[in-house]
Amino acid sequence: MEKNFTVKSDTNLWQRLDMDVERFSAVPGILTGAYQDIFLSQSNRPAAMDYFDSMVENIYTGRIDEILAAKAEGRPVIGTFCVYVPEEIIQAAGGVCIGLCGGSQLTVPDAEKILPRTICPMVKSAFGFKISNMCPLFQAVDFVYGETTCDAKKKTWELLDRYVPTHVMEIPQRKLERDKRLWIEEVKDFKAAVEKVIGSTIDEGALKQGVATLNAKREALQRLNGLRHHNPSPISGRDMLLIQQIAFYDVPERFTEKVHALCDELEIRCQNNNPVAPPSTPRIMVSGTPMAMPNWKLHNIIEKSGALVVNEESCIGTRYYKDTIATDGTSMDDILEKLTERYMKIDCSCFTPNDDRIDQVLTEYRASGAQGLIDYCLQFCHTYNIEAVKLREACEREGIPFMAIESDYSPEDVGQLQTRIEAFIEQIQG
Ligand code: BJ8
Repeated sequence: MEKNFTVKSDTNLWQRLDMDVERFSAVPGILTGAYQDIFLSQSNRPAAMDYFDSMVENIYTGRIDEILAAKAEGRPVIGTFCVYVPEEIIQAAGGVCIGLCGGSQLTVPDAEKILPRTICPMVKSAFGFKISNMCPLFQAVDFVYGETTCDAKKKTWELLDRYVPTHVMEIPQRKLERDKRLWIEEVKDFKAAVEKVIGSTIDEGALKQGVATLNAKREALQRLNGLRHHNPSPISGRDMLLIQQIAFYDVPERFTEKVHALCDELEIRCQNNNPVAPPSTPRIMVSGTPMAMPNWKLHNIIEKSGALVVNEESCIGTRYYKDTIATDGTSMDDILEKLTERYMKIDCSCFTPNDDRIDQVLTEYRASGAQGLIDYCLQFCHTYNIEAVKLREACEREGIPFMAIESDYSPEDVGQLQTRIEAFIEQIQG
């Protein structure tokens, strides 16, 4: 029997946040329907997924109440769009970090009234949510911190600043020593912006604590992804993607605890040979651009076509948690140096050269026991799209079945994608 699940509504709360309440009121119902179809239709889900289901039920209500309570205590609430903006600093300030990347088609037409149509759907979706007052998370932030990773983002931030205070962090495009120095200077500016909100200085002790909290969160996700690589897998790719998305708006300490509780359950499932799908199920790894909530399109198609997604090489995936920060720094300069060492390992395609990413994809592919790689590129993301050329070459060298997909958030290409994915699954089944 399908479980009782409803994304909750609170029109009073949304009114206080100056949202377009009339239009937004339809959203919880739409999300409830999609969630039931994509997640709750799965059989043999781990019981510990209950917590993550409840995080979705409360995404527009309970979690917003928590964020507003933090704000009332003078804690900063900061929205980000990229894993290069160091959330350890926000944690050190007692603040709340919220990932605001847009994963919905709903607000793309709003954005297209201002932005060019031919840019990344993630940027259009996020911008559209703000200009139409359709996202309670966006409405709750003190300011947002954008970055200069790609052209679509950096130019959009200039316009976004008209609607919400928008700081921009310069992200270098190479990884030379001088690039690292530039990034550290940007981190110091970010720290100063956060300190301005709290009215005090973040000291070494607080930053060490922030690092420890985020390290623990990333280690929990590493543990979870390791368990998921078990063959046969104890958890679906859809549920894994969901957890990795929730990582961007949950309380870090609570999230870590719940991920470990799920891991404990998955360990028992592995011991008891209780997989989420039959052992013969084809295993697919996905690489490429991030999938922000509620972009579940590709995973839904793959898994409803009879395969299982066993890894995401993505910023909403392993790029977010594969590395932690060394904790042996003592002075502020030391800690920032260690922080930089970790962040410079994020192999976003905005960097050149970026061959470490190709090696990383191959490493994760082998670890996950996948039988084929689908490289996912959001439409108009030139850097990931071009990097797919090198990825394809590497896969050909290694004898890895490879398919590149470029898509947006609209449902229009679902039929075509399904046909291609079904053919790919047949190919890897041999
Ligand atoms: S570190 S992947 S989170 S930039 S998909 S908006 S690049 S046009 S999301 Fe990203 Fe940071 Fe890199 Fe990760 Fe532009 Fe491409 Fe869109 Fe992108």
